[in-house]
Amino acid sequence: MTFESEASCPGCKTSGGISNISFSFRGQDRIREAMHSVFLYHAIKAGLDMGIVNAGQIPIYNDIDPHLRELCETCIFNKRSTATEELLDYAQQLKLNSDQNNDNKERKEEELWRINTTAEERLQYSLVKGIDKYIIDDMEEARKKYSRPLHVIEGPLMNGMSEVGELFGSGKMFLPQVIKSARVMKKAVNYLIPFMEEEKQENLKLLQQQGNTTMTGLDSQSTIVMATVKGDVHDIGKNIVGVVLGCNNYRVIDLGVMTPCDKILKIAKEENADFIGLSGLITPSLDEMIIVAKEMQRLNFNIPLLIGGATTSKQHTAVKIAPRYHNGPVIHVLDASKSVVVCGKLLNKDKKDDYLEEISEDYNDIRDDYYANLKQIRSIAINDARKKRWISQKENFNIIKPTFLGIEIFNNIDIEKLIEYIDWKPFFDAMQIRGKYPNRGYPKLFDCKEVGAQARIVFNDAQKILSNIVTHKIFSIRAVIGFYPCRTLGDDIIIFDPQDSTKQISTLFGLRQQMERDSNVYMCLSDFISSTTIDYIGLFALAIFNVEQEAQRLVQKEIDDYSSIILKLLGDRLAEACAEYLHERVRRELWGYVPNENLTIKDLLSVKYQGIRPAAGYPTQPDHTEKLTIWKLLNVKESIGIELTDSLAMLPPSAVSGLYMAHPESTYFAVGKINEDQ
Ligand code: B12
Repeated sequence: MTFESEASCPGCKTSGGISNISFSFRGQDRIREAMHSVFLYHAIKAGLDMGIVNAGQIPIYNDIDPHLRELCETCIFNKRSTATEELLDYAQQLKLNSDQNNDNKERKEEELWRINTTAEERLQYSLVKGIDKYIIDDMEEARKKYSRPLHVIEGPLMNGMSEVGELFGSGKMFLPQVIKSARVMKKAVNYLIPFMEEEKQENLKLLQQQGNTTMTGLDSQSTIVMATVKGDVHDIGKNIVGVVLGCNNYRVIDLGVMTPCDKILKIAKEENADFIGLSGLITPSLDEMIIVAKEMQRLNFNIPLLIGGATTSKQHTAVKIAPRYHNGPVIHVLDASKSVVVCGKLLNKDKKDDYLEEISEDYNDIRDDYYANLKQIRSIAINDARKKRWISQKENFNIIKPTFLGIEIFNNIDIEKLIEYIDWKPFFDAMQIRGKYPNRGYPKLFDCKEVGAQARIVFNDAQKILSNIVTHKIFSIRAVIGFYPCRTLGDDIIIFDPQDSTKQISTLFGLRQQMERDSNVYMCLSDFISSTTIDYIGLFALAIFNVEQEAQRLVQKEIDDYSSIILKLLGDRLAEACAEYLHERVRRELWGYVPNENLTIKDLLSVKYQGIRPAAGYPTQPDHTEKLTIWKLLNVKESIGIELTDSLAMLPPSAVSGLYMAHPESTYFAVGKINEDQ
């Protein structure tokens, strides 16, 4: 090539980037560098005037392993038809050897921290790094060294956990790492339990009582009794808080889910608790929290009441809960990391008064703003709102009849099919791993300088657990879908018998917007259903089964909070993925109103499809009692086994239910505040 151009264009010089020739060997620098050197050597001889190379990374031609050199030459000059394969084989072998070397190197590095170190130092290192591999050996060594097993907890283990607490508090450790540390701590403490039992000391009984579900620290600063309130089943957030507080040396007494008020208060008294913590996911739990606050007042409690969970807010805490309990502070705690800060301030004699004053002022302002806003918010009468209902612009919209009417049960949904429908963002949100702009969401957050590496680790751990779930069929999924003829009457949707569309069998009640709106349109879900002709509506309920049982097994038998929390988060992710997957099938085949829909998963998660899937409890239909109608019509409990609690939470917890609507203009909206006339 160089010869030819210089011969035909005298005076011309040739130059070229050399590294392009080895592009397909990216990541295998030894092969690439050998190819560059061999090519350059021959190209210069052939008249190349200037080659663009990384001069620091080019071996001398004669120093290249003769076998590799020969392979490069064979390839570059295409001497044999097998030249490419031969070089590929060589590259593969090279990679295997290098992986082995790296493994050995890592193994050596992994073990370095164990050389010339004391058992205490090793225990502390294991706790901070979340390594449980050597914990039993190191605990045994430490146990023999100390006069009482208790002193191992109070000494090296607590030192390790204090370091974890400090690192987390200062943002140098991430939540998943803290949960891993807690797992090591639990294993370490668990190892000591039999030895402590032998001692039959007063304090040791306490440890026995706490069992596996309680983080134990006998020199604990203070005790928190926490629970998910009556009627609610969600505990991931509460469990995370329990682990984080445990890591910060609190004695955590976790009463689990669906805990009645009297039990919480009884245990808090018995255990001489310093705090009570309540958690809840759905709005009915907010009322239950008010009941607990009132009871605390009535029974003369004076300890702080901490409020947390997805549905709670500072405003609700300030306006509705705090005024019911005057004897002690009521504080909304936004997330796990804040829980340590809040408890720390409440326990600190020097800071407590200032902090309580700050909270009290803050909550007073919130209450004042709330009531001032209430006066300002203008609403219209329900009859006027009904007159200004949403009216479709698509008059000739063709109503499609579903492929079947009545119920169909899905008992054999393949988990593997759901994996691609998983929205990973809420998973990272729950783990408090938030990417920074421009690497916010998944998968971009893997590139985030601050959190990318940690995101990758917890994601890989989740993948391993997910693959175990799939291989060993740990979860099962059940769903039920029903399609019905229907018609709108005012704000209600009248449901007819699938066999006889003149026979009314049920009614779904809609809530209509009433707060004054610039658009002058006041929406209700029933607006998306025809009032003049027979239309159709879908109902569904689905759940992932065996999540709780497996999580429990992990905590009790394997002392593994970390895997248990990830497992539960995966249960929730799969429930939502299943909702997405079934909804797509509904649109394309089961109802079939968009048979040719062809959207990417990203499009689905950004709700780019036709129709909506409103759920009772979401802003379009805030009324949870609508679930009772769905349960009756679909026979949910008997057909697939999902139960409703007193507060209308679904059991098992990883569950979703709702409606399907097909109207091309149907959208999600927020009902907002309504008036008594509705
Ligand atoms: C993921 C999710 C789900 C998942 C699982 C939820 C779960 N396991 O918690 C699935 C898909 C199963 C689900 C289902 C439903 N969901 Co949902 N869901 C969410 C979502 C998007 C995130 C909640 C979450 O898991 N957060 C992560 C965890 C780790 O955080 P967390 O629980 O808040 O806990 C942290 C803090 O709150 C705090 N904390 C928690 N507890 C405690 C306790 C103490 C003592 C302290 C100090 C702190 C503390 O620290 C924790 C850790 O940082 C929220 C919206 C949102 N952005 O919050 C809606 C949301 C909670 N869901 C909602 C609803 C309505 C439902 C359904 C009823 C819908 C339906 N009809 O199907 C069902 C109910 C399920 C059931 N079993 O009954 C509503 C609830 C409000 C309402 N009106 O009732 C929300 C708020 C959405 C909304 N905007 O309307 N949901």
